[in-house]
Amino acid sequence: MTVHNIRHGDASDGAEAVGGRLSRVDGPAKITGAAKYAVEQQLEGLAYAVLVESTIASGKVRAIDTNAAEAAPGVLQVLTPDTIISLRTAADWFGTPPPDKPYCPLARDISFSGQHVAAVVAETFEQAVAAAALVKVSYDETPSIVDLSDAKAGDGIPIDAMTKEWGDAQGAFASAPVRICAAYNTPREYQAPMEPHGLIARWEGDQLTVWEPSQWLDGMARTYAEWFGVPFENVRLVSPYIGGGFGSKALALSHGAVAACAAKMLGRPVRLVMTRPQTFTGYGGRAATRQTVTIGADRQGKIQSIVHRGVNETSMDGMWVEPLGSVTSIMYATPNFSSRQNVVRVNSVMPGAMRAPGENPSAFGIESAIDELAYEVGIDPLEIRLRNYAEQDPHAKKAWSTRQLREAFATGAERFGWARRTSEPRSMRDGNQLIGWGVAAGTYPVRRAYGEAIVRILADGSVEVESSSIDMGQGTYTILAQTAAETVGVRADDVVVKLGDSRFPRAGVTGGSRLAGVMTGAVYKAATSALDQLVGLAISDPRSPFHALQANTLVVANGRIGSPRGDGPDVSIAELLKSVGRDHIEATGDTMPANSTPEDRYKNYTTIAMALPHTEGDYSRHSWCAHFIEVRVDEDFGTVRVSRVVSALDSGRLYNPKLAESQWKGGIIMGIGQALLEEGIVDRRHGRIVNNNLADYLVPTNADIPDIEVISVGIPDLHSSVLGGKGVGELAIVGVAPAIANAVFHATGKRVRDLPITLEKLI
Ligand code: MCN
Ligand code: MOS
Repeated sequence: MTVHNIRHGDASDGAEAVGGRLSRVDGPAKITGAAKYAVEQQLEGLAYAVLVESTIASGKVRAIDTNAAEAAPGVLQVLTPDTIISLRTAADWFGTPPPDKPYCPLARDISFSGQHVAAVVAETFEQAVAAAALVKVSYDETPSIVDLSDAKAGDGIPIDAMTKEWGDAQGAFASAPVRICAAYNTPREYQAPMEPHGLIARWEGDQLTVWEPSQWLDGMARTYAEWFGVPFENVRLVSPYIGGGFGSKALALSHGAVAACAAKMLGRPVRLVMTRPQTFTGYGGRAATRQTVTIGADRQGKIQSIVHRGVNETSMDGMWVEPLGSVTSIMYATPNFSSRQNVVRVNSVMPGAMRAPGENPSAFGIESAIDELAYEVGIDPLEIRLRNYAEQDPHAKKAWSTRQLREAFATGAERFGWARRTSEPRSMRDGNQLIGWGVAAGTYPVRRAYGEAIVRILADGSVEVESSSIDMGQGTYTILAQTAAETVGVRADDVVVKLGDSRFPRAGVTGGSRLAGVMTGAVYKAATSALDQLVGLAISDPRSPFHALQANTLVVANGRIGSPRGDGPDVSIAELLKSVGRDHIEATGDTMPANSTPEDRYKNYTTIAMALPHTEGDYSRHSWCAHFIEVRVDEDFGTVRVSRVVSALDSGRLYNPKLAESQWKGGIIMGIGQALLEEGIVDRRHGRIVNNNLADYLVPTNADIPDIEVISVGIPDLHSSVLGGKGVGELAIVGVAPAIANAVFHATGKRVRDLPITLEKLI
């Protein structure tokens, strides 16, 4: 395996400690091409697999004719439901014991267009592509439900666990002097990471190695192990570099099973890479949603009741619930509240996690509706948010751990110049450009879990950190180097962080913006115990230059060790280790409760069942933000451009402000895409995703993005994590789309409640 010897080049003073603006230590490798991605491994005897996908959305495979494909040059095998080896069903991500039945990653019963039905494996990629085109599949097609708007879709299944109610929401709404009621829709959206899904699988006896981009090595290793009925320890996942995931790379998926089956059957390593179109059906994007938000208020804009009803789509055989009441239930103080949710089955791949699942569409509903209320009662949209400010969690009825949202509103408004806004729609313009200013808030819960890490102090005085957690661009390598450097007392330059190998100490899923808090905590613990060992040796070993000093503590800084008073010896860590005859010091640290059993650990790292609720104990823990956005709408053409963004955000203490700002900007950019561009379009005859490529599924480019100013207003929150940080990765996308929709209303007088805001909705 390659050693991920990651060092940075531009540490300037102060950047090295936690809280410093150290540049991404993995940046140069990614930018120069030195970083090797999963499917770039050069392995002896590599064979290439290509998938054949269903062209109908509902029905049965009648027959698969593989004769021509089998006879094509270079073909090694053609896999169909009849020829592929049988697997066992694996547990879901909660670890629920699976039914004792076989699992086949190639389908006979079709429930969505793009489902894998066959695969061709050949000596070269080109031969596999050519032969895959020769596989003839015939079907018995049955009518399908293409999306939520299909008349056959119905009202769906009520998800009682999503119900949140207090007071008498319907009664209070009926008697409220001011009433708002509107429906808000978001379409199917896709993660579209730069690096498509794909893997290389290799068997050596009953040992499986999988090189695959992964947001969760230990969870995916468990799934592969269960599919193939081998011990968990027999599966190794390797994923040192990942070209983005945005939620789509946390689970082992059926294409992975196909590749691992092919490798086992063939006795050769097999590489399978999805085409860009296949990534649109290989993993579900964000579910399409429909919400109705009704608000009852008094004439001063004080909310008396919120009634919220939501629906999201899921697949025919899987259950994805996109929690649509998550922001609705906590953003504003209301004495009466009701939120309920249904899920509707459609013929699609199961939707899944995409940056802030739940909170993102939820905020589009409530943050648009509160703007509508502001206009109804004639109160400034910022002022109405402050009048309804929730001083505690209105649902959990607990104190916020920290909530710097008032500070976010104040700081953002000041920097944006909100006071200069004239409230009347169409009242601000620049030539034939209508100018609109919109505001919206966002939030994301602090998800907490346990993690572990090894910290080694090596003979040369450098420090090594190992963890099976990952970096898909967020900055994990960098912040863990900073944490170890600060805790041990060396320069960040002298820390090597190794991630992305399931042989390393375990980590749970990188999802829900939890990894930074989890892993800085674990590395802090491991590094503290390594430092204790180092200082202990220095004091107690008779060969140590400090032995005669009779000090009970020593100071380690900049890789040197000395007495706190500055008198006596001062030696480098390397010299000390040499004098006491040690070639390294090693410490494992974890944040698991002290009495945890090995089973607890396995469950914690390979399922999501043990995550700590964000409302555990006395506090409700969330990150918060306020977005102030300017749009310019061409009066003749209806084109919308975002011309200015100022966002103030509370993610608690920042481990690295440079990286947090970059994360926030990335989230805001994704939010701009969601507001104006992104929409999966389904063909109504066969339920196919029509725009399944990056030319037709539009994501923002540089030309779409103005200067974005992000301001941190957070304060350390020790209820949320060991070092005081809250989540960063998903927060900033939440609230961007409603801020833009609200700005478009201010510019044009048109309220668009249906994303994306495309020009035909404005003219
Ligand atoms: N950070 C910080 N201070 C904090 C918290 C975080 O400086 N208090 C910075 C660190 O650089 C850290 C990063 O923000 O590495 C993200 O930390 P965190 O919020 O804990 O999120 P995770 O590390 O768990 O990352 C996952 C999160 C999710 S769930 C999605 S989806 C997402 C996201 O991060 N996908 C991304 N950001 C992404 N960024 C990139 N480039 N690519 C993706 O696919
Ligand atoms: Mo993020 S959608 O929780 O991986």
